[in-house]
Amino acid sequence: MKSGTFTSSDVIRAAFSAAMSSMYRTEVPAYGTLMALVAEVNTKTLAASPALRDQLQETDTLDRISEERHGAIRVGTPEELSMLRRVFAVMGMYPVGYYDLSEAGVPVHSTAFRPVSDDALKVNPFRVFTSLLRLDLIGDTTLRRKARAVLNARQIFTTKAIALVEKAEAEGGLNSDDASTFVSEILETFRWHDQASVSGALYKRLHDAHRLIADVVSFKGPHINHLTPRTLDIDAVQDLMPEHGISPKAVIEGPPTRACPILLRQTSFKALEENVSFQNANGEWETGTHTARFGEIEQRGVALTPKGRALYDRLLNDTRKIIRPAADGSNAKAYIAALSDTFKAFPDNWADIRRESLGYFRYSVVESTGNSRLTSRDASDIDTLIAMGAVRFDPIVYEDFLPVSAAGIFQSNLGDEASQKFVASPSQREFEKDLGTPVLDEFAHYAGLEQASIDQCLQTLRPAALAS
Ligand code: OOG
Ligand code: NI
Repeated sequence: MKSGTFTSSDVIRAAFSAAMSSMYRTEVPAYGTLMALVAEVNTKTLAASPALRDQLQETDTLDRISEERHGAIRVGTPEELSMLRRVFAVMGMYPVGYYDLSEAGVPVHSTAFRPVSDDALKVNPFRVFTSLLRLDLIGDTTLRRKARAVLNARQIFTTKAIALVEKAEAEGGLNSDDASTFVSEILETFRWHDQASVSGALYKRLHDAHRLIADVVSFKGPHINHLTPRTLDIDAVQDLMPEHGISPKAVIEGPPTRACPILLRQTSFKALEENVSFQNANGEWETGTHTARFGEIEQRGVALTPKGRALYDRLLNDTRKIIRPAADGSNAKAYIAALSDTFKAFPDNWADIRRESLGYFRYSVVESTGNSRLTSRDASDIDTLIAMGAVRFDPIVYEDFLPVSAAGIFQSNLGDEASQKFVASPSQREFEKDLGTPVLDEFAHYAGLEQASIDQCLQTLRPAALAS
């Protein structure tokens, strides 16, 4: 069969993720320090908890536990976004979810390109949070026009990269030579450029409108702005960062520390001020600075149902009504205390989270039970099967993002002064039109995984019951 000669999209994604990691470590040395710290904490955490080690052994590749889970980029035009969709498809990454960041004062809307099936996630889970700048939210029409012209004039993909995407689409895949060329060509799109493509004066105007607008418009391409490894103990890494000469953001985003982790917790080190240069009208280069790139870590928990998510959102809002974390960290302790207190209303054991339909679970048959005891009536009801010990359930890990956390990460890199207000205007339809396809609904996806695991259990146990 012809497809036998193609390199699997999962393998291409793994190579891409490794190439991005090594490029970013070279470009941002503090990120290499963070990676080393994460690996150290993960090793310690695993040594201290054999139960965790066993559980991860089942579902993850332990030797790659500290590798990157995601990165993020910001693009400027619908054409760039839709070409990225085609690029990511070659690597088995598809758009999941819609995130409106305008709500939080950031003029972008976003999706995450990620592997979707369990098998693909297991080979390599790398995903890219991808934002599209919303020039329509810039009030100054002259500036908007200028920004659009700059963006329309750039080409963020190499000629070879485009040709290989077309080839993969036409033939259904890439052979191994093409796959490695593809990875190195695509890397070019995400590389840092220290020479801006706008003048210092225009940069300043863009920057005054919003720092993020300057970041997207002023450079030749959508440099990767952070990479994020997975930590098994985010509180420990947060505490250890200063000792390693890295300055973390004030508080960890997302839910508080819990026995049963939910959704996603994230923290980052602040973006670095880096030297860049701008060409003036005489063609001379002038030095300046730009702040965009940072490092982040994440810890993931169970995916929540719409009901669980509504409870999470309400509790987070309630906390923020009492206290908002200040960027300088001055009220961090009080914020963490308020957060933990408010979240007491969210059940913190798996049985209750399941019973109250707050989270999604994967069900599986317990091999050792004497399934012959089952009657066909028992075998048609999952709750009975669980009560009898014939079926077990494990949390399905949340593989997506959180708009409030994302906004917190954006904000910590923009500084307090930049929390400019934009009118919240979610525009999923517009985004999907620009993307060229609808995004996958994350809730429907998790619900489908859960249901499939239930069906599988019932199917396996029914013959046992009928035979009795
Ligand atoms: C993306 C921020 C969102 C996350 O982990 O929530 C994100 C950005 O700063 O471009 O990566
Ligand atoms: Ni991130």
